[in-house]
Amino acid sequence: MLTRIDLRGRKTDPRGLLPRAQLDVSVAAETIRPVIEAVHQRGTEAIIEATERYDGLRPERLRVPVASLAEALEQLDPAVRAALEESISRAVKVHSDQRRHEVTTQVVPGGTVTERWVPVSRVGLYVPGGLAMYPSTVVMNVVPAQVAGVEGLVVASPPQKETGLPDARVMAACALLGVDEVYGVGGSQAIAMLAYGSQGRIAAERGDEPDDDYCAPVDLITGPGNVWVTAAKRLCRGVVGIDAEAGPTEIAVLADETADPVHVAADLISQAEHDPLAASVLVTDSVALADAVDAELVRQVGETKHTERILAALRGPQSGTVLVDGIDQGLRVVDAYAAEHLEIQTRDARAVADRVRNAGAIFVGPWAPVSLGDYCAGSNHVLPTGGCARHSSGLSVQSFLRGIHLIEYTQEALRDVAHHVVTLATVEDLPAHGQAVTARFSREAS
Ligand code: HSO
Ligand code: ZN
Repeated sequence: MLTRIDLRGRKTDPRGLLPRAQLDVSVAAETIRPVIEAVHQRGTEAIIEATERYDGLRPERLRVPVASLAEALEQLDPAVRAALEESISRAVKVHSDQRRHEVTTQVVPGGTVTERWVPVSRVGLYVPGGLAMYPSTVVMNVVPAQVAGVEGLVVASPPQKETGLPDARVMAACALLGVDEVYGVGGSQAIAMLAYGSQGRIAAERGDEPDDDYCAPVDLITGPGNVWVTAAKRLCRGVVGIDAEAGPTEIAVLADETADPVHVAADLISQAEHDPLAASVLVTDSVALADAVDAELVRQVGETKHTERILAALRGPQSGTVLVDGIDQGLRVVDAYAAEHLEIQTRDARAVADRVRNAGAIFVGPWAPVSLGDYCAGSNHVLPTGGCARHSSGLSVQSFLRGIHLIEYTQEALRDVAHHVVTLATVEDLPAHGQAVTARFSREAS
């Protein structure tokens, strides 16, 4: 089922030899550039036009009435509500431990630097529609933002054809978390609305009062999306902060002969279920396990619901089995791949996991499947994809905070270090920098 890549006996850097999809965000960016520009200029009018064109409906208003959110929560299946509540309370536990505290460092007597952590004021969370509905993604974005202390939280999610509103379960999750500013807007027009606001530059320059359906611009946009959403985030970056450019889901499993092929196959399938472009990669030193997983994949794919999508993902060039000589080479391979999700299904799984350098999240041993992390582990499921785990982390409380340094020096402490400042300013040919210090003491000298 999975393409095999045999790296046994190879000593070279495995990076270029591993399966990975190429997502061309720049081509998509050129296609949607006019939409972003139109929303920037004309606001709501352009958002409605884009919604008509891409979602096939003409919304009467963009903002979801608060009563519709409450109604969605009332009508939510009690079992789904209980599961979401469990997911929220576990996420709150983990994310509460991520809070940052103000730290003051005494650099010298009379000279201190304090690092203060300040939440971003207004955050826009994008919740995708498309192939699946993700109330769990509402939880994974909103919980860290709320723990960080973000006051203005806005959700945008595509409107459904039948109702003109976002998916009912997404609305219910918003209501459960106390988020009441929700817009039924999706795709690149949603990102542009969050970045520039919905009033439009033309009306703002005319001095028009915004209407009550108005979305004010946010400071930071988080959340996953398809290639159009990602392209829009790329174009709006700078005007607004963005968390990451999320690509299709990935799972890598590092396994030896002790792994259970039933578990490994089930986990590879679970992430393939997201998207025909999703990546499922098995890294193993056991040909017997690779064969058993292949057989299991065939059996389990036949029994699951989204067979076509899963087969497309498993057979795509982004998925495969990588054969290695042993766990040491396996670790080099998974580090080079830098998976969004990495499972360690080996002997002494924790010891192996401790040696991993690059992964969005590591799922250790037989009882921590990725789908536990997707919903109810307490960890966050918004994680770096496409190899970005080499330099980035998943969403956390930190994503919503800014560290601000407060610098406090007494006159004596400044005097003591003045000559070093002058020397460095002189070497950089910036004498006015030095003078900004010496001017404070020149009257003393005369
Ligand atoms: N595995 C996805 C998250 C998700 N799974 C949401 C189910 N719902 C990306 O980490
Ligand atoms: Zn998932």
